[in-house]
Amino acid sequence: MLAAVVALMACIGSAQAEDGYALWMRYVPLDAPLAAAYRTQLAEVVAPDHTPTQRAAREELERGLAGLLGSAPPMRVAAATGPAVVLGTPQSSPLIAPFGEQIASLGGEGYLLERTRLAGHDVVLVAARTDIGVLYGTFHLLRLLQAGAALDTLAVRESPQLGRRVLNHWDDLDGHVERGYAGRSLWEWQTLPEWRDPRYTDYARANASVGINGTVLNNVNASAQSLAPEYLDKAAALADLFRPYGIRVYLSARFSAPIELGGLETADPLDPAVRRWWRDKAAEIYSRIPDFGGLLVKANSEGQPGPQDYGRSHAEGANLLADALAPHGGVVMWRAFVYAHDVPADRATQAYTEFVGLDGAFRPNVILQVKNGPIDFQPREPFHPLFGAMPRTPLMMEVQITKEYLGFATHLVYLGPLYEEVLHADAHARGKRSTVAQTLTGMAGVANIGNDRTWSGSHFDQANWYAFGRLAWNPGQSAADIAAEWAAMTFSPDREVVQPIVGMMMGSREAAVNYMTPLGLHHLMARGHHHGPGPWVDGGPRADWTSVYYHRADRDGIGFDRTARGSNAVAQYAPHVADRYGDLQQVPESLLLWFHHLPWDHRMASGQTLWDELVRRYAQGVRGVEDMQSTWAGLRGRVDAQRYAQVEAFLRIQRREAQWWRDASVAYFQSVSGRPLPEGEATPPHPLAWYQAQQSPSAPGDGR
Ligand code: BDP
Repeated sequence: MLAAVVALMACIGSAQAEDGYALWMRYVPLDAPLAAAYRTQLAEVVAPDHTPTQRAAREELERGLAGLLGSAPPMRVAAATGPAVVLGTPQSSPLIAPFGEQIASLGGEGYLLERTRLAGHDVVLVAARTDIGVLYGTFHLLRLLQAGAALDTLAVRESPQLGRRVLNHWDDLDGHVERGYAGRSLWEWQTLPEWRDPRYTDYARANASVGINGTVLNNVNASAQSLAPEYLDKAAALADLFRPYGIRVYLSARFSAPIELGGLETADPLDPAVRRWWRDKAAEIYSRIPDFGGLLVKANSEGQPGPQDYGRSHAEGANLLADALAPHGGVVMWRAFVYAHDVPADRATQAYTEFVGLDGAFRPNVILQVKNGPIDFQPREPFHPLFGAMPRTPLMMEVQITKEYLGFATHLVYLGPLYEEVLHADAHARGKRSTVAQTLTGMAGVANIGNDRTWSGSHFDQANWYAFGRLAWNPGQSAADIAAEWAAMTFSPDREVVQPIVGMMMGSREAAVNYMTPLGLHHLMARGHHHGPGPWVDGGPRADWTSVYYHRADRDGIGFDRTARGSNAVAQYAPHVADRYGDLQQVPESLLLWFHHLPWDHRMASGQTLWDELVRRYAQGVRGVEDMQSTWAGLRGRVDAQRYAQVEAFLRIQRREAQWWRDASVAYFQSVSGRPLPEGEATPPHPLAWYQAQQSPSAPGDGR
């Protein structure tokens, strides 16, 4: 009887169906005693409401407090009559004016949260130099309240470490999202600019809540059309909606747009007519979007047009656009993801070779956008050797939030640890310890957002959007802390919910590495769409789109020799780093086969041979997923039924696909090595040919 009552109460506690739309801004009622305490401390809100950003902050706080506390406190504009939250800048609020000095060094986006006394009342201050700082501070306060933090000793000073924190949408104008696993594009180009879907504002709220301050609306494989006047009007409508939330709109530009849109015969960056065309285009953009952020360009990469089509360098190409944008304050984000099929050099070396000599040749408003690793968003890569190697060029690090190579939206893989690993890596720039983060001026994240009700294709993929924003704001944060705050807001602040979820999240990336590409292996996914295993992929248009190019396994051994005996990619790193990666004694096992080709009998730290260890790692990856399944099962009844069920089902998909990865990979590598499986490791249930015959012709998100 008692058990039944307890079970019933648990059900009621989590009965409300949740579809994930509210993201980490659910603002569900807090426990009664906590809500009561907050109601006393935050008896009213005093906040200006003259500008759109001021209203955004005010409304967010009102919405948040109404949800968390059961009802919103009185909202005032000028004076506090009791314990209050007081929002503002020295200009917008006379109450904040006395704190001018304290906030002087916070910069344009920073804020101060402080518990203090004002006109005889205890207040919580959210003070900043700008309205947008206040909005960021408001979201911070709401984070604390959602987690049930004590306010008595509140004293927070925050400013972003990186200036540009930008999402890259790989969205096509027809609604398809390249490498998108969360439905179709959020942008309804067809109905813009007239119809301003309220979802656009929720998108802006979510981004502002984690400090993202820019968004590139369209695919880097860009259609010139996105710069045509009618599309600029549509982009301008989005910019209007995003502006109050501190988000600037950027666009991807097709380098040959002067030909396709302008009817010119060339897109040569040194041609006067081309230069004029871009100048006019920039003026046209800024007449519609006065705070337009700038252009993102993928040039001379994977078939995209670029300056090299005219014998010009990447710097000449980037500077052409930079000169057009400079009078308006815009930037060019020029991508370093460049490699050529007719260059036989190790693909991992090509971007560095192409760009390092151009350091100092770019205009000041060019930012080089470099992927986190030298290949392509693999489950694990070493950091890109360009970080730290171009001291005179501002660099942005580009990461994928969408999980093209990490099981799409159905695999639970928290990317916080991946981002953290790269950001905290020692690039050893200028001969001394310095993290990759210290070499950056911004971060770009390839968005995992679509029109799926969950936004990101799954509940846990929301955490990757969240973690991207939080780490771009402050790369020094720990992925585990970020997971904990996300889990508290997304599921429940209850420790017994947060802790197991954080455990799942923190182990998830390593599990995926193990069941897909352990020990530094990379790029072994099926061809094209990258869904599922394809370690046997060979032939086709270019060697560096095959798996055999990367793993180089044969009867004797496996791995890509990138030491001086091989491609010598290792020499692109600072000597201190190169020594470490190039030396078998020092290289971390997690990157072993990235840098070294080794015999199957090579002894690993565990004492096992490389072959045995490899096979065991695959099984370990599958076990990691099983562990997540049992942790999640333990949360039944503590998480609302709707989200519980979807996560549970997705974990089953992940479990099945992890096993598929393990079996297919073991079958394949065994066919190459000819070795017996270590004791206790099951023979794959099908012959290799069966795995090779599996096809996923309709896998989502394919490029085209
Ligand atoms: C790869 C994707 C491809 C992108 C390319 C890029 O497979 O769809 O166009 O990166 O970043 O990861 O340009």
